Amino acid sequence: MAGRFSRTEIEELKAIVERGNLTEAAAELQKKLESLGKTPLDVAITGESGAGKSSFVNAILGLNEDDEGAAKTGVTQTTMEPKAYPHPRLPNVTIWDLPGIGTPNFQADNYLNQVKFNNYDFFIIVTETRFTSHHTSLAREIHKMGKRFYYVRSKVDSDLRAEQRKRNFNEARTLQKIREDCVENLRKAGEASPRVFLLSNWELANYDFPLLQETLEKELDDQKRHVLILALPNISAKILEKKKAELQEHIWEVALLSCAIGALPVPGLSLVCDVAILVFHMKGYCVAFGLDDESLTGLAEQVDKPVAELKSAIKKSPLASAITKEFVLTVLSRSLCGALMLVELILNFVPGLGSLAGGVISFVTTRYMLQSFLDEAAEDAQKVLTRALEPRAKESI
Ligand SMILES: Nc1nc2c(ncn2[C@@H]2O[C@H](COP(=O)(O)OP(=O)(O)O)[C@@H](O)[C@H]2O)c(=O)[nH]1
Ligand SMILES: [Mg+2]
Repeated sequence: MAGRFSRTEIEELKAIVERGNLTEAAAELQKKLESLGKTPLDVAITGESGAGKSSFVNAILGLNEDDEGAAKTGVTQTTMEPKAYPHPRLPNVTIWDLPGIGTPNFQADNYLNQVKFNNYDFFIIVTETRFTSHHTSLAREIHKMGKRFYYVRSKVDSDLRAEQRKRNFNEARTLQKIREDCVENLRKAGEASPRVFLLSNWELANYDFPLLQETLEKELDDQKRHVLILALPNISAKILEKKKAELQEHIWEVALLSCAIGALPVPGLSLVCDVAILVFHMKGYCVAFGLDDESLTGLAEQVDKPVAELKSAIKKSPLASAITKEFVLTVLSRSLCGALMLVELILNFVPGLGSLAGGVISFVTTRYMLQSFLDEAAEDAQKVLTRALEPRAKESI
């Protein structure tokens, strides 16, 4: 554990303490953390009717088609109203299912005005077959308005299935051919250097979805990036790792915040620490990793396994609903030893901190608690995913 304090972090802490303006630093941190939690992310999904827009909405939200709050698929939307699908667990994330394009007199600028293009952070333009001038004129208008868009070719699973029947079937080659066709169509429709993401709404962990996700991350600003990463469905080990890294980056700030403000004595323990901050963030970790009843039930349905089987893969962390003040206090008293070792370490590094020992203990404790909890929750989330994806035991005959 001790190694987790980087020199830079200790230097930063030292600088803040030496300047003597802990309160000021805390105010800044709190503002930053609060705005992170509240930053909205609005993603618009557009394309022709039947392209797989509504299925993409559900896939990205980790919803099954018949879940409450899921988009209806296989039906044509008849109004011009965009439909909002709030993320089931992250209130600041909304995926918008836009009305289908492609009527003969389609006009991209009218369409964008009607769907209130200004409300979205970026657009995903979906097709199940080929791209046409409808798609590219839409893209041009989006671009003109200073927004980003991405071309997505959906349903590649069914293309592959059809090709599999051929003797010389080669998955990579088939995908390459679909990609070339799409690029060619887009070029013909006036797009100079098109880039297309091939995906299946039924297998988001495969094909180009991981690449799309990485591209979005690179192209979004820090705050939106944070929101996007936490909102991703927990469908691959890579996404789980990414979430862990993202949460990890903020532990240090949360710990400093807890040290500088609201450090309360914990009854019965001789240390100070803000238990409410711990409860809030630990719950947040569970939700991000899908370690809550709702997510587990959804995942169980998706992979057609009993939810108890997935839950039995969880070895270390409790579910989100079990994280209470009492739980945190119990863990606190258990980890006291480890935390106090770190206090010594940091006091050695930063001479003259003695007078602020209360705050430092709080910093170290919060840091230690969040780090251990994050490690455990991430480990459990990986185990749940492995359990979900492993082939089902053969039923006894
Ligand atoms: N094989 C396959 N079928 C899909 C995929 N995405 C959607 N579909 C099916 O395509 C049909 C139209 O999808 P839907 O999401 O309603 O399209 P929308 O009209 O654009 O909202 C539905 O029957 C879906 O089940 C996919 O990635 N692969
Ligand atoms: Mg639809």
